[in-house]
Amino acid sequence: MIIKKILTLAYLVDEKRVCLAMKKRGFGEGNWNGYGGKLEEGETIEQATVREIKEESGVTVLESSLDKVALVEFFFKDGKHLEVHTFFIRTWDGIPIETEEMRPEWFPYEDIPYEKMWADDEYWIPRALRGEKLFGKVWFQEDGKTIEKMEWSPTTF
Ligand code: 8OG
Repeated sequence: MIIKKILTLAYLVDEKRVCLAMKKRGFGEGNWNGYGGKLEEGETIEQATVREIKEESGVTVLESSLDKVALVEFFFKDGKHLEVHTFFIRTWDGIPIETEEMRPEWFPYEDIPYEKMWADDEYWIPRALRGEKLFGKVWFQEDGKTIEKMEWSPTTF
């Protein structure tokens, strides 16, 4: 059975650095990532992005500050299919705090810890940081984390 899930993903960025959060427990534990998660009933993608970043980092973001940079589809061998809507945020209110689930840290663009991130991140994050907008498809192998195949194309949002 194919189960498609819509997820949000958002990164706080400044001119030189990106804020990543270490997932302290649960799915993706031990990995650095942006903030995000699943849509709740009746929510738009933008509303969910703003809610998730508030819940996971404590910062307040307006929908008008969301800059969509990528739409990536992930295909897993067990039939799982994720559609991840990804945003950069350059204006927000507050300071990212450590929560039960996440520990934030700022990384210079050239020092992003790709070896402790999802395998696809090193292919698209540098391009997005250079200002490209991307549509991607990533197929994982049986282990659910090694890339089998990828397609990336420039897009507009
Ligand atoms: O709620 P949950 O913890 O399942 O949300 C998963 C988060 O991880 C969500 O923000 C989407 C994000 N995510 C994936 N796949 C990938 C990926 O390959 N790279 C990155 N950077 N984030 C991903 O689900």
